Amino acid sequence: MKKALLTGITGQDGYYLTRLLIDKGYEVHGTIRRTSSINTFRLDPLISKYQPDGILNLHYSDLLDSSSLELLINQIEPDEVYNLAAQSHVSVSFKNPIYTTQTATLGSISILEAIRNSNKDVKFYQASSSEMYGGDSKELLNEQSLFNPKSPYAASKVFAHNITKIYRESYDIFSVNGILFNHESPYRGETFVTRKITRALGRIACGLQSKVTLGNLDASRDWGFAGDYVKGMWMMLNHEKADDWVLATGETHTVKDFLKIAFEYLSLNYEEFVETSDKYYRPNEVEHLLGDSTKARKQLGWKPEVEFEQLVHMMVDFDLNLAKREKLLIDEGYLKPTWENFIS
Ligand code: NDP
Ligand code: GDR
Repeated sequence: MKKALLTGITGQDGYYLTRLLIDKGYEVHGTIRRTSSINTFRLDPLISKYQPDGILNLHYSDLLDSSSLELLINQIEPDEVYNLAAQSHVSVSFKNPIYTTQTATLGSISILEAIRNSNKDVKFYQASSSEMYGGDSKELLNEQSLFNPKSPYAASKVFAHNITKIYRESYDIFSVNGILFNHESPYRGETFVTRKITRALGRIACGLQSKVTLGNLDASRDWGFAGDYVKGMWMMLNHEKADDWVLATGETHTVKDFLKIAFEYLSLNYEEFVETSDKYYRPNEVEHLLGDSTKARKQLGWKPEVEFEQLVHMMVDFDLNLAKREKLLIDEGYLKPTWENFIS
């Protein structure tokens, strides 16, 4: 039985990748942080089903605690390590630049060092990001395109990307970079723009909120479905050669496009419910991202299955149901109504 170790297992991609690896017959290990309240809500159904048999195992760790990462790699002896953990919110990285940078940089190099010093050939996946490109022009971006990071988040991801390549070339470690463009799902964190919109829309449709406040509506992103992208991560580690790979849909849409499709799906006009505030603008914005994943499509046989409109509808359906349940609990007196725009 193959073993995989995931950092960031409690996040969106951690959830989808855990499901995929369990389906493929892996024993999955994941690192969680000690938090004052439990935050394994995405994984809970998988934990109750797979933890008793040792198929899914959680371990306390933190990217800043290199000794715990080294210990886990030595104890578990995983075949594959997926480094998904990060302070992954670009806007927050301007507010917490040192923490964001420390986790991305120390995390990646600590795991690579642990792999270098271990007795086993461990394959390593680094979660690189399209944010590294900076998005100044409308060109199609691929593995050869230049990086021009615009945030502490992106700059620290460039370090992690480079060190992953350096360890591949210097020590012959099977270490790969997946340069993934934005990928979303009903399990997306609630402060990323897509989920912020669909959460608000569900609550607006149920009469729990009357508007949503956003930032730059003209930014455009190459948005795909997270479930498709984690398949690509696994394909990269199971390809014959370690390399850098772009995963993207090859389509770009503005935040306005997303709003229009989401609100029209519930027969609403987004312009009546959306306002903008400087609070959600960034000091340095990535305006436009569009990816070219030809290499992954040709060499890995990867392709995204879920179309943009399908993705938006999937997220709206999920969040409408969530809001309906919330309304029921409020109506029956079990829950107090929350203020508007409580997700920021
Ligand atoms: P999420 O924000 O949903 O999840 C991030 C994960 O990292 C969580 O499990 C979080 O734990 C964990 N984490 C944060 N800080 C630390 C730390 N100091 N030590 C250990 N764990 C930590 O991100 P996604 O799942 O969306 O993304 C996965 C990775 O892919 C990230 O590295 C992200 O930067 C990168 N990426 C994401 C893209 C996307 O569109 N989703 C695109 C390109 C790259 P906790 O739950 O405790 O907070
Ligand atoms: P991004 O995702 O920065 O691309 O990073 P996010 O959804 O936060 O922003 C996308 C675009 O929407 C604009 N925007 C807003 N964004 C947020 N969060 N909230 C708002 O209210 C709002 N209004 C407009 C932003 O300015 C931006 O242009 C995501 C993360 O998952 C990273 O970890 C990952 O590396 C990249 O995608 C690829």
